[in-house]
Amino acid sequence: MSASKTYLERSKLHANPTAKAFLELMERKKSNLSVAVDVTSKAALLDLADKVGPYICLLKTHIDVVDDFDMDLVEKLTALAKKHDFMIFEDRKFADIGNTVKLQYSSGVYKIASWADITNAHMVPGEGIIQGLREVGKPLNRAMLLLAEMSSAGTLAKGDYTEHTVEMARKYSDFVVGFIAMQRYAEKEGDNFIYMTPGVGLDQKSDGMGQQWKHPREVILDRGSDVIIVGRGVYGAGRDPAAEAKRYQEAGWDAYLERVHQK
Ligand code: S5P
Repeated sequence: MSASKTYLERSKLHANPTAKAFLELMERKKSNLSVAVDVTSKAALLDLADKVGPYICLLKTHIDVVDDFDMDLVEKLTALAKKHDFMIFEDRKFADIGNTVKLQYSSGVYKIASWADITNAHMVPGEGIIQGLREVGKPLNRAMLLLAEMSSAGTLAKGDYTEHTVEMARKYSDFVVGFIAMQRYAEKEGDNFIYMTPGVGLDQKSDGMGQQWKHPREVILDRGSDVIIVGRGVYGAGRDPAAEAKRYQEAGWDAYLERVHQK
């Protein structure tokens, strides 16, 4: 089962170049922490990315919430990704028909495919959404995650919906490299999916708006996920983002070491 394999062992088995490089990066940097930088100014985003950069494997953006977005922001973010050795995941959550998502991914103000190593999509529209995004992303060696489950209370992504999502990921596994999920699923031969779990916090359980936070150890060790996604736990009011990122990096990595040594 791939949960007991190291990230490095799994990187060697991966055909998608971004997933391969990402798994190698995690091992090299000893980090399975992705920080969700949900801030609304370019300066705040760059400042946060620079502070948490040394501790993360992946910077997760919602680029459309930045008031003063421009392509200079993208250039500076990609420079920080090089400086600190992390990848960029634009959490766009595409959810339209294939032809529309193709345009949303490649064009418009953000031109996401030109800079985001990883993006993600909901399976609500059916298989065409993957086909559309893959047409744009595959030639650029990008990778995608499908939202198989969500962290929020009352989510409709469960049961048959989740199972169908996993089947679709298998069908397009050259581009769909993993899931946003709350746990690792039963694996079939050849599966090598990367599981990323948001809704992670060391100090609080919920935000009063449906978000539900779990401990990194529960996520990585008990639920078998690969990457913890942490937002406000790192940069929330009164927190020191670098110190918190280090704390989450250690918690996530310790849980991973415990998992792979449990064989
Ligand atoms: O199910 C989900 C999927 C995602 S990608 N639940 C989530 O919370 N997210 C994202 O993870 C969400 O959009 C936000 O950027 C981040 C969680 O942030 P936090 O501040 O609650 O840790």
